[in-house]
Amino acid sequence: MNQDQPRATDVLPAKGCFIDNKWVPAISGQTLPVMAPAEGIVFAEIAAGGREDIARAVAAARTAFETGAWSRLSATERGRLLSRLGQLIEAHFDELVALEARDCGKPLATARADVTATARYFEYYGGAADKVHGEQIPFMNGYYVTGEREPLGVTGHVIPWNYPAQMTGRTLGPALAMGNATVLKPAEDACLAVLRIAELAAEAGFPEGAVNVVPGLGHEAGAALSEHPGIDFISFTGSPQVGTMIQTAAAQNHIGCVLELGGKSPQIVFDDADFEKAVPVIVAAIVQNAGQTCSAGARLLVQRSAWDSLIPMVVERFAKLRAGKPDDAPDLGPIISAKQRERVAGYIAAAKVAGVPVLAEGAVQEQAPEGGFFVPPVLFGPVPRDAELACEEVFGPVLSALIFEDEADALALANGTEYGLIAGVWTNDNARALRVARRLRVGQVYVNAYGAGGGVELPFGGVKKSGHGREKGFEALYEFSALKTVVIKHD
Ligand code: TAP
Repeated sequence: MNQDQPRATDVLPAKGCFIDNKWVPAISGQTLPVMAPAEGIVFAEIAAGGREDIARAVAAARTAFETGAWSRLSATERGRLLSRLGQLIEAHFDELVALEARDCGKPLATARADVTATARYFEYYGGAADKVHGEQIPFMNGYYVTGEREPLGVTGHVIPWNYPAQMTGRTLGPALAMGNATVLKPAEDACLAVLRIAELAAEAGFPEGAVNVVPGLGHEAGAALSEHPGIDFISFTGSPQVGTMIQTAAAQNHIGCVLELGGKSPQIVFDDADFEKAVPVIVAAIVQNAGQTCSAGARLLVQRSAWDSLIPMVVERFAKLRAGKPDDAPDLGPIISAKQRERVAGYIAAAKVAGVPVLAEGAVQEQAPEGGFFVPPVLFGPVPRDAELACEEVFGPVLSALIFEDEADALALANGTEYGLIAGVWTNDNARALRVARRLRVGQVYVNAYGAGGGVELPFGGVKKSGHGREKGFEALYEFSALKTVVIKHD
């Protein structure tokens, strides 16, 4: 550990890895410091899980799946356990909100919404567990054929630091509902709520080995999980670079994967849109979680004929935005780490040097701690189409406004990046809304609305560099299960 990092007086001690419903220290005995990004101080430690800890967790999950109490539970009983976990999350709401807010630096209001959504994921998949019916397939006379959905086995889950609690519900909920035994590697930068949820799963009654969590570094614990020959599927959310490594490891082991790798999502505003309604949503879509959201509305595509009326409204709102610490009701919190702040600040500085016009800049609240990793939000525009800011994911509070001419141009611009996660279309012309929605190469489209965040029920995922596979909704239940065809000959 870097002993020079400033530390809180009461640093939360590392609990360990959660394996077989017990806390066990990392086999190496090592721990990692956890920073509070709004304060810039170490406030907790976590176990530095590694290859051997992952092996132990995979073995525990395998036992639960093959022989243990988990594989014998009916779908209804699995659903009840998931629902009970959702209730326990609600019962520990304030505790989880406080953990998530300090760990990620996010405003309390955002942390509350996140913990609410986390409980909702377990509640939703609790209700869904015994509603996956399979099918009966018409075949030749004398045969009875069924298609049955069965679990994949042991599923691996690697999640990022931006929505640790929600991502846990999003990825473990459907995997457990289908009867898989799970091993999750959360991000080292923010995982305290995840570890607490694992403990609550044991309290809810999940049998040993069904839910295992191994914190640790990505290139150690994360790589070990994705490469482990004992897993049957892997779910990953994070950067395209690591997504490539995960998919390569999955290919080596001949297993499937679902990848959610971020985006550069467009919000397309036509000149007939209701600007009063659109502007608050447009701004919230980039400021939410300080822009550290895979589905952030990072590109504002504005019809030339709307530019002079819409942009001043966005500028006015943007200039009032304030970053601060969770309990000061800021519009946004800090960036997760010093490293990520440097990355975001680098994009902003490079755009300014390149002469991209700054339309508006927010500020940091006066009372915000000096050591916090804050970045004031910036609105750039008009951003040239080939600029970095028009194409690359910044993962910070930076909105790039671009001009388009007509519907065809809007589509070319919207589809013109390597990403394809979500999109927003603002227009009062329903026929145009439908036309554009159908031609956008993304996984979700919002018309006169934006924001996938709370949509537990809505299938979510990308195309192109944004990844593949679908999470959320019923689709995730199909991702985390396999269809088996059973052919019975009868007379
Ligand atoms: P990643 O490195 O992709 O981290 C995501 C998860 O993968 C973390 O749990 C990480 O662990 C783990 N990981 C890292 N290297 C790994 C490896 N070799 N094998 C297996 N797992 C590994 O993302 P980041 O560095 O935190 O952020 C970089 C950029 O990625 C961001 O600026 C943003 O553009 C993008 N990003 C996207 C998303 C979403 S929601 N799509 C989320 C986060 C970041 P550790 O963090 O513990 O090392």
